[in-house]
Amino acid sequence: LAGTVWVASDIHLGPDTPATARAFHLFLDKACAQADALLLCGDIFDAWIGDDFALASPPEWLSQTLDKLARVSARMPLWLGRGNRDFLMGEALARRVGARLLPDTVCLATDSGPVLLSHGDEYCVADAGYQRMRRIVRNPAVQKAFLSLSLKLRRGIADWARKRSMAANRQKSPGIMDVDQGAIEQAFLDSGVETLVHGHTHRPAVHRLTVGGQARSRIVLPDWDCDHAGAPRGGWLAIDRHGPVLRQLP
Ligand code: LP5
Ligand code: MN
Repeated sequence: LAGTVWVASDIHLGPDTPATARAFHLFLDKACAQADALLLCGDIFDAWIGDDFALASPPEWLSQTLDKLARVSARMPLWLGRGNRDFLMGEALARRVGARLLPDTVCLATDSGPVLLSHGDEYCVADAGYQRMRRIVRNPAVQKAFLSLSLKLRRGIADWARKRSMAANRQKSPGIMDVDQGAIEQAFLDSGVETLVHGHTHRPAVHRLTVGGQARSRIVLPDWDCDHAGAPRGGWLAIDRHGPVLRQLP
């Protein structure tokens, strides 16, 4: 990936967040003008219940988003990664927007060196309840069964799952919902990279640490949202030959 690479995650687009969608569309316009590649590494959508639903008769906010993404991919490589809410994004969606799907973990060759990128939920190993759920919903047979259900039923299950998840999170300590230090160190050692980037935890930061006697950094992408007045909040990581820089929405 030569030039300027932009990475974002956790935009959580859905029917109830028009202001976030507008901010994201402006961001995509800006990417067209300023970036050379765009990677969205998970939870782009608040819930993705199947490509078939979305592509057959997309609501307005979604068709606009798909058109904007297609505009990006006409100019530069566009990669989509799956998160814990939109892990059902598939090849049909990728084709519709001219993107390619990322594997769960990928090592990017950037102008400032290799960068390990993933959504980040796989590092939350202390959250046993979540990891149990993850194994179930990532099972191809379970996904196939879900995708064979009616739209109405799928939407109902997704709404129920989101509510259950929010209720479960209120009971969990913040520490449990963050990445596990040991899992992060292992990822650095296994990959050999100096820079690891992920989203998911909604705790944007640049953490400097030493692993295996070597300086490393773990960069956490921000989530996107709107305040009560409808002002959007969010950001992305820009990587070029000078290194990675976290940037915020204007
Ligand atoms: O997403 P967030 O930030 O709120 O919390 C996550 C973890 N929760 C999830 C669940 C998603 O939010 C639900 C997404 C719906 C996807 C649509 C497809 C529908 C199913 C398709 C089946 C093939 O990921 C949360 C973590 C948190 O991050 C921090 O890491 O703690 O984990 C949980 O809340 C899990 C709970 O601890 C236990 C399970 C709750 C019930 C979920 C039911 C799953 C539905 C399965 C249907 C077959
Ligand atoms: Mn997530």
